[in-house]
Amino acid sequence: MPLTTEQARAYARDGVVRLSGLIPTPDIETMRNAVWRKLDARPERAARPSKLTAREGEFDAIGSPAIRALLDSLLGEWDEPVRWGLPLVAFHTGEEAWDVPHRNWHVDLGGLPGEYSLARFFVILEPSRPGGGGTGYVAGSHRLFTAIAEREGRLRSSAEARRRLIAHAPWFGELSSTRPGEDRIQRFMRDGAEVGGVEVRVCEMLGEPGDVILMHPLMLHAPMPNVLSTPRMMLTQFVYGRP
Ligand SMILES: O=C(O)CCC(=O)C(=O)O
Repeated sequence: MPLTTEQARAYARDGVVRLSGLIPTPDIETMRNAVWRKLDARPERAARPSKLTAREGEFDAIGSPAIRALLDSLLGEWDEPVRWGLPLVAFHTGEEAWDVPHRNWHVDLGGLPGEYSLARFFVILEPSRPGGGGTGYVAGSHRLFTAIAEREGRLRSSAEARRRLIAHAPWFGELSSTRPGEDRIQRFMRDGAEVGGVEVRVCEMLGEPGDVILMHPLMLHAPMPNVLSTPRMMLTQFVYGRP
């Protein structure tokens, strides 16, 4: 299933696009139950439980025909993941009020776009609502990273990529630091900024169970607080294209 023209345009502009209802509801229910079984088997409940990796193909259903067709259209030939689906879960993370975090903004990979091809997507298992811990991202940031990488050569690490971005656009340094009394939601989510003709803005990954969110590999992103009583529950997947 290739992206529609409108989806392809949104992906190119923002670096993130939501594809509604791509995974069938019965598969979502089975996978959600599998995550809950893993959580319930633990003696304690962490706000952000880790290492919930599939052991027995519990999340193979995300490698659905629709996803395979999407990957074919994005990557051409690609390597079958060893395991499908890494759960990302966040219960209430303890903050009194939700705010745009200043910590943990990163890109996952250094390297020039074009040295490898990669697709990354998230599958929503529980409704993802504002303030509910859906992964945060800076819409448009992939275009800035791509331009920096093309201009300056290989970006060796997330830290180096961020340093170069901040040197180019102080707004990103301010996103990664705090000033007393600043309304970060207004500044970083509502106002955003324009950097070299690219509009950038912090967004949360929101959607319904069964939705798939495709995220550009050079996207600046971060874990977000969850101040709701409902858990954030998604699966994420990297898929590498064959050179
Ligand atoms: O838990 C999250 O939403 C953050 C995910 C993330 O930063 C990552 O997987 O690279």
